[in-house]
Amino acid sequence: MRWLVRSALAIVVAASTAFVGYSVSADEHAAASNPALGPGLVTVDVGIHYSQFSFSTLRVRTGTLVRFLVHNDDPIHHEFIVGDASVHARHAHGSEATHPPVPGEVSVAPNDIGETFYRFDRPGRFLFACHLPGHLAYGMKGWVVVEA
Ligand SMILES: [Cu+2]
Repeated sequence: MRWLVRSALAIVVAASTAFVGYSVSADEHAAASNPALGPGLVTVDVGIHYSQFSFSTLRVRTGTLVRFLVHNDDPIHHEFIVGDASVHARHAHGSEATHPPVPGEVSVAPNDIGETFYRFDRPGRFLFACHLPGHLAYGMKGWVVVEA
């Protein structure tokens, strides 16, 4: 039975790879032993529930374009902001009520799904966070680790 499930998964992954890169769930790459994603286009599902992201670390290779699909399962607004320190400083001290289409930045209404793309072009650690008042302090943050 387990073999059947794995085979079905492999077929799904192979089929989606042919068209739009590949897609993984947050749980699949939570384990540090898993290889980093990319390069190329990769879709990553980001869950939000009880004001927590579904994973705290995502590992990608340099040259990966990540399509973040942010699933907000809460009855309140959230946002997903990924980038370098200057990006987060702007959001931590800024007063932007909404975010125009900027790569790596998306606001997500209650029980909605947001989408944003971000290309990781250099090795390093990039914070992702929700900067709505109190949310980051509550723990709404994580890291994208970009490997050479
Ligand atoms: Cu939030």
